[in-house]
Amino acid sequence: CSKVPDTEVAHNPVIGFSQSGTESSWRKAHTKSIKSELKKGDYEVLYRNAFMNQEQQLQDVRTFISYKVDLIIIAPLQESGWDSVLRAAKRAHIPVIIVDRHIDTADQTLFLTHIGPSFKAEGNRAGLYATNYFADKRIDSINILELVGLSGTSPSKLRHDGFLETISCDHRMKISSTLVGNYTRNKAYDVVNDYLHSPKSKPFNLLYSHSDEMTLGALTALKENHIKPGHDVVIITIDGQENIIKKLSQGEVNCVVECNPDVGWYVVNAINRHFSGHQLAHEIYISETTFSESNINKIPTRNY
Ligand code: GYE
Repeated sequence: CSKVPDTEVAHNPVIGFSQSGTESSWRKAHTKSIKSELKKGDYEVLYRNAFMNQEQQLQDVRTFISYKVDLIIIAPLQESGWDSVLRAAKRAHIPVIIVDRHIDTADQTLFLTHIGPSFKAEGNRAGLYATNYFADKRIDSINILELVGLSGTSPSKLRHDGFLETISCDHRMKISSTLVGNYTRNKAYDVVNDYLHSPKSKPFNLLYSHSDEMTLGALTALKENHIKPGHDVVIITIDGQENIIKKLSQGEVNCVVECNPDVGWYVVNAINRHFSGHQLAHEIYISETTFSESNINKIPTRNY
């Protein structure tokens, strides 16, 4: 009988994937895209979900380090607080890829690459719809209510910056109030509803919401307070979930800026390239578009 070689049997690389939460169907689609492409690429996947708890997520990554996985993918909840755990990964020679939100670190060598949308471009696209919509409207001042996601996250900051940059071209436009909806439907419902009942609230022409889940909460609050979304107030939202595309076709939403969760191919492509010895670009942007009345009949099936 043949001799068993005494060299170590090569195993499929083991990838630890730390996801930040399950707050939206966008997030679930993001998880599914990465996991399924990893499996197609013959990687072993260890998956942990932190359910929007930063301490839990740091612990999940430490667990992957102690398991000596071959590479770690992190979809971070918050921007800050990553240095120490990433240094531990580096000491253990485990490469790290950041997906979706950014991390804030002075040492850029702590991760191989960041793969995700350009949040600033998304904000620009939202602003472009707003300026186009009001371009020929005879109104002296346009008040905007902005509903941002979670404080301390890069999409919240960059979607605001991009939007502000673009609307600054129309001096009638002003962000008159900003509310924080934590990227969740319930929180957004509460803050918008409270705002509408507050004696300090001002009438607004446009609601700019940083995520579809928050928009769904806001739409309910507006309707309960006899404000007709899409008519009395222009609604711009980001993500592009199936349930929001339906609201677009019903006229309750005016513009959906796509945030593409389908990043699995990009992530696995980067991992393959890394394992075959190639240098990766430090920032990899994925492609995205905008949906509105003008292309409503051409929106690809969302599946999330
Ligand atoms: O837009 C939102 C999700 O981080 C870009 O998180 C992501 C955001 C996405 O909850 O729906």
